[in-house]
Amino acid sequence: MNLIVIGPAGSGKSTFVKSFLSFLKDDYDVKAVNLDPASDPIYEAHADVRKFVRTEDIMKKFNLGINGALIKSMDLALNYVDKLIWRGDYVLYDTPGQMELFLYLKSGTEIAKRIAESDWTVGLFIVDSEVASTPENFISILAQNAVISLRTGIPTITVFNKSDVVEVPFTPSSVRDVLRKEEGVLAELLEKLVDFLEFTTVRYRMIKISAVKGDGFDDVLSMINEVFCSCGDLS
Ligand SMILES: Nc1nc2c(ncn2[C@@H]2O[C@H](COP(=O)(O)OP(=O)(O)OP(=O)(O)O)[C@@H](O)[C@H]2O)c(=O)[nH]1
Ligand SMILES: [Mg+2]
Repeated sequence: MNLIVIGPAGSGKSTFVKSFLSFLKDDYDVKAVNLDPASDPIYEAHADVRKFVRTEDIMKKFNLGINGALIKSMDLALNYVDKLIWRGDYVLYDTPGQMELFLYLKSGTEIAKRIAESDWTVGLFIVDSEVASTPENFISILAQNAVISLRTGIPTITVFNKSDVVEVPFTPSSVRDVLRKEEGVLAELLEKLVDFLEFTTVRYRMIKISAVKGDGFDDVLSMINEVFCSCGDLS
């Protein structure tokens, strides 16, 4: 199974890949692939896009700024995609913090598609729990997860990271209770949005982890395995 680890800059994607790799490695054939052309992996990578494309070199060679160079890097990386796709019980794909490269760029979405075609694939949307600290922000994260699933066609689980620092104070149902007590159009809109998001992300269950401490990894693993089967309680 492929696990594409996606999320905003600094949310802990690479730290998660490193820790989850060591969590799984005794029991499974597990591999990690670095798809971030701008950063060296902090874990043992079985394949590394930087072997083929390095964003700092692209900046110099094509006289580009960082964003242009990242786009160019992804375009070039597409030529090597066959060398970046691995097989294993679990293959973890680490992606750059610029999520839009995999969501909106043609070459990025093509790379994600090629990975998804190679085996069962689940997305892990890693977010810093800090960004979900208000009802509005919590709902916006769920909405972003729905966008990722829709854009990539890959079922994606939201994983709230850095729970050792701050815990997300909501669940989809508790946030609805909070919003019911509030007045105004925004609260009403958000309450309706929760219904919609629960409907569109039926697999949704709160997963809280600390990538640094390794907390919550059993939950991540069982959720991943539930995505493609109808077993378990997905509520
Ligand atoms: N406290 C705490 N810090 C964390 C956790 N996970 C990651 N970090 C820290 O967050 C920072 C960013 O972690 P990375 O793993 O580099 O994040 P990333 O999402 O790969 O970042 P980019 O690749 O730059 O987008 C580092 O300083 C990590 O040590 C966690 O569970 N708890
Ligand atoms: Mg990283």
